[in-house]
Amino acid sequence: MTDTLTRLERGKIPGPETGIEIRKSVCAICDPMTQCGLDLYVRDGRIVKVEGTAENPHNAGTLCSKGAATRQYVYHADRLKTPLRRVGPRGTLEFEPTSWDDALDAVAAGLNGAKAAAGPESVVFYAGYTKWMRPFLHRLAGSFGSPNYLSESSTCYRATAMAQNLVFGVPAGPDLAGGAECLLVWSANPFYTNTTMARKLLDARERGLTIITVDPRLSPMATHSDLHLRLRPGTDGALALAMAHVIIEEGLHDSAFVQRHTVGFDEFRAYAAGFPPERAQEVTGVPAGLIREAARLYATSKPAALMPSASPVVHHTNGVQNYRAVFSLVALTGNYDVRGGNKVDFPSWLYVSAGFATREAEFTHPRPAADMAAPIGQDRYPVWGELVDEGQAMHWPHQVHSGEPYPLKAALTFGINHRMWPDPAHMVAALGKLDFVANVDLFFTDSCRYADIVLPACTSVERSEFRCYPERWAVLTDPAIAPLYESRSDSDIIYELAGRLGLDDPLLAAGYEASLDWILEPSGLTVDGLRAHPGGMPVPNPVKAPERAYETKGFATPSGKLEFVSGRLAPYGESHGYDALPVYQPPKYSREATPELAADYPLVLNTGSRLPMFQHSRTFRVGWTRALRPQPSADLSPADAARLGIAQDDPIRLSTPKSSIDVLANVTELAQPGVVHMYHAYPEADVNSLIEADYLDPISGFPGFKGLLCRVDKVVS
Ligand SMILES: Nc1nc2c(c(=O)[nH]1)N[C@H]1C(S)=C(S)[C@@H](COP(=O)(O)OP(=O)(O)OC[C@H]3O[C@@H](n4cnc5c(=O)[nH]c(N)nc54)[C@H](O)[C@@H]3O)O[C@H]1N2
Ligand SMILES: Nc1nc2c(c(=O)[nH]1)N[C@H]1C(S)=C(S)[C@@H](COP(=O)(O)OP(=O)(O)OC[C@H]3O[C@@H](n4cnc5c(=O)[nH]c(N)nc54)[C@H](O)[C@@H]3O)O[C@H]1N2
Ligand SMILES: [Mo]
Repeated sequence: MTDTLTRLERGKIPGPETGIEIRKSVCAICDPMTQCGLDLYVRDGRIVKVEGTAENPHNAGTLCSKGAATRQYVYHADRLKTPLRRVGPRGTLEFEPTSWDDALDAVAAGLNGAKAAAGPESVVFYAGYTKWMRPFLHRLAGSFGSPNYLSESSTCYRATAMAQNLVFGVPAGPDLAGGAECLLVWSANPFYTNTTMARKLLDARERGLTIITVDPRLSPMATHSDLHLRLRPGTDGALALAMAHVIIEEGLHDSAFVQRHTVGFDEFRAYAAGFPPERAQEVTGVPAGLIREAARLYATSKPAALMPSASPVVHHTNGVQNYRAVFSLVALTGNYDVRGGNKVDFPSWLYVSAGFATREAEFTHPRPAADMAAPIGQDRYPVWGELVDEGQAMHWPHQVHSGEPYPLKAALTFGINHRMWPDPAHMVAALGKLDFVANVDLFFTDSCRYADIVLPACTSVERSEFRCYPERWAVLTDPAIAPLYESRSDSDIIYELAGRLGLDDPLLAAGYEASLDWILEPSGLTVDGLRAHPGGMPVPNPVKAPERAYETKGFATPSGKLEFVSGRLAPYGESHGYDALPVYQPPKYSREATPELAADYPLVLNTGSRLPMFQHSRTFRVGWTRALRPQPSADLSPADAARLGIAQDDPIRLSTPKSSIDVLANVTELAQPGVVHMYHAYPEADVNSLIEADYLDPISGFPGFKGLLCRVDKVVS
């Protein structure tokens, strides 16, 4: 008997004998495209084991290294335990615990004080990478009267969407399930960044899908592809224009579609004619023969889908224009809004399309934009202002420093990480100029040091939240364990604050669950109905977006057609220097644009390509994940390492004209010769400190994180 019990306990087998119960939850260490279902084995209110939820069709029982480390993440010693009040200068560790009541009153006083002194627009409401609380925070900002709801999306996805908006009107994702014959992966590496997708790609490939990958590195995605176009970072536009040139010259485009549904084709053709593959080879490093082969394969496969990424292509000073050239290939081949091509789908909740409609957009806009001031960055990035319903956060520090067009005084931030910005010291200086800052986080991060009030949030396993999945699956979790210490759920904090700020907002007054029911009303899903299915449930009567909706509705562009020449960019030619054609310009700092700089800084610096075990700054502190890459290290190709006399794990100095950091060398075939790849957000070796605060794409305001010049020197001690 005792033996059996010991075996059951050692095996952590759930049941009355062991007192272990399985509770359903979701992982939110990364977000929002994976967010795997979690089975948490809980005993006496404590998680003793973690597995993936088998019945969740998205992760089907699997977990990645980060999710597997959930216990270390949740029970980490750096968790914030109580609300804190700053008692010393900004930037120091001088904080003392305070009560929730006093802390929330202080936040309400700080935000309302700024509103009284300088107007509601002087207060910023910001969300870092975490997405789940965003609709509620967005509404709080609107109810407060501030247009300045900002988020990390100012460096992520939005510029990819903008490029699609400019060409298509409405973005359209790759429709793998719809029977794509060929998939053109333009820079994503789901094997590290979206493991659930990687599994689907392998299955599709076994069924005969041909994959072309465009990536400077020999990424796992590239190794699972039929063709790999290994271009130099930031030369995507030139490569796409050369592919367009081949397609048009060889008559492989869909001319009936182009004639009927596009504008600007003749100008585009004339411009692309300047990019024969031999010239593109010079610029991109991709052999001309391979460019021709890829162009033919993509254009002659029917249907063919294009998979873009949220970030690498648009992490360049020429990012939006480069992606416009890429998306023009979809227009050329008539693969827009067709099954197996790039299909329009409507978002259900938090960027995910799951076959149901919600009132998310209505919920997040309690007040018309016209009743508020212009959001941050509108004057500098007018097309962003037209297409994106949030301020441009990269411009936030610039506006704090300039005070133009209006002063910024206070901020309520959820998971702000100043190391996300280029030149984090510039961002920190901006935070230092504000009269009041409150930050809500799980951990006492370095950014917390610049806040006046710090509030402890709980993790996804300690809260209730609604999620949906592209497999037409929805889940409303219940807390699997009670919030640790004094932590609270972000939504509780937002709803509490709405009351204390004295906002006249019936939905925020009604509470989180009432708001959720209101938002979900068109979907047929309800809080009570969802609660009956702890691991999630299929979406009832999922709706399929029709194919080729443009036949009746046209395209949501200024011309009503797909645009090779952009009617939205054209008016800003003189004022902002925007080209209406997807013109290729080399990255602002590059061998082509700044040869004198390249003489001293001969290598390309490409930052932030994802590592499988890290999620930005979040999992550095977690033992299991950190052990997989213990030291900050930069990836160098064997050829560059040999030339510089550098061996594996040698200390090296990475320098740009702005600054330098010391890291270790990781010599790997993944790295492209001539390019140094360095992950971002390490506190002890912050690569963003090498980047200037205004190294930004003039159309999107996105930073040129992936196209700089640097040098590498061996550190001799
Ligand atoms: N494990 C893990 N997963 C993550 C994240 C994480 O931090 N860790 N972050 C999440 C977030 S916020 C994002 S935005 C996504 C990003 O998701 P992905 O885009 O899939 O990932 P990345 O590694 O950033 O970039 C993919 C590839 O783009 C290549 N690349 C770099 N520069 C260029 C370029 O100039 N042109 C082209 N064509 N390719 C280029 C890189 O070599 C890399 O292999 O990942 C998400 N998933
Ligand atoms: N050089 C370089 N810089 C980059 C990139 C790059 O590729 N290169 N990528 C950019 C991109 S694409 C992105 S998306 C950004 C990501 O940028 P960040 O927003 O900086 O991402 P994180 O480091 O994950 O920081 C989020 C913070 O949220 C906290 N947090 C986590 N969960 C919760 C929660 O449930 N509630 C609350 N309140 N807080 C929580 C975390 O502890 C962390 O402190 O970085 C950008 N910066
Ligand atoms: Mo991102």
